[in-house]
Amino acid sequence: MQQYLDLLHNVLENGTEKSDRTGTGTISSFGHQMKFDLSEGFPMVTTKRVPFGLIKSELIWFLKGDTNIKYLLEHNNHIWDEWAFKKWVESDEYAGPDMTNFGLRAQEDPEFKLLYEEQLAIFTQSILEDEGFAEKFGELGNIYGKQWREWRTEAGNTIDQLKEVIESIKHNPDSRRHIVTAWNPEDIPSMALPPCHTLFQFYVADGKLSCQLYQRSGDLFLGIPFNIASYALLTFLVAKECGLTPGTFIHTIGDAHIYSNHLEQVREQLTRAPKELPTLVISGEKDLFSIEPEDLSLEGYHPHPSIKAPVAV
Ligand code: DHF
Ligand code: TMP
Repeated sequence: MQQYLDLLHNVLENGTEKSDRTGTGTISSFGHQMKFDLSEGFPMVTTKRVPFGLIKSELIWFLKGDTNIKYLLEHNNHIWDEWAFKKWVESDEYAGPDMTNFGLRAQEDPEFKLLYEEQLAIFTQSILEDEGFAEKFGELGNIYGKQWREWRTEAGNTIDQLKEVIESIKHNPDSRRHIVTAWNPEDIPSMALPPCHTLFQFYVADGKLSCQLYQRSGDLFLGIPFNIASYALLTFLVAKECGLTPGTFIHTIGDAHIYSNHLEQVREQLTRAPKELPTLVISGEKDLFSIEPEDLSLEGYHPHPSIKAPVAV
């Protein structure tokens, strides 16, 4: 994982200060690539603890084609709460206290933070308990899962991009068209967040399956460790499904940035020495689309302690 630490260091030292949509401010640099040889172990960041449980349930949620945070909440996964909450408080039906710009305000005003956390807890509770509410306000729009499994066509049909790509890997491995895209320009306005990991391609050679991701925007401290692990996991699962050995995961990032309120956390992380990589264990013989979180585990993951940081909304 030295490559990840090198990227953090590089952007910290050579990046440009840049304002951003969330109002937080970043140090940013454009166009970077990391390559992870999956035969060397599972690429989990070890210089802080990264919660593998959340990575599993998020990826399985994508694989199911689900775009509603209800599934995540049922698996105690809160990484998408803020973006569903944002849609809720901006809707006509919301009648609680003013939550405008809640992300930044919660960081600056402890009193508001309590009020916000209370509203967020009421919101997630309603998603879990009220089916009608969940259907309406748990939805993030046509994000990853929808585009991967049910891309809508002009003729009124849908395309299961993931199933088609798996068929093409199995039957036409040398193809240069093993692509899945989440970037659907028509759907962007209705999404809670336009896809950050926008397009991926598989490649087969010498019995090995490799995957390259193009990520348009990468939060180097919070999002990127999740994204590396998530696509590595996807590559392992697709390789197993296709009877291939996992090859390389190539991570290409457009705007690679460190948020101004993550600088101390990044510097702390850079003082730590990487540890040995864990091994992924996939138990049972389920097919890719029936995998459940309990079928996946990591062996030998002994990271440094976690480092908390606020997420920019
Ligand atoms: N927005 C921003 N600004 N950065 C992101 O990384 C991001 N990621 C999204 C949606 N929007 C985003 C989806 N993925 C966390 C990690 C990934 C993620 C969202 C949030 C996160 O907060 N991770 C914490 C632990 C969270 C927990 O334990 O619940 C971490 O310390 O890694
Ligand atoms: P943006 O839409 O303005 O680029 O903001 C999205 C932010 O979320 C940006 O900091 C990148 C970050 N992000 C990741 O790094 N990985 C992810 O998987 C997701 C969904 C978001």
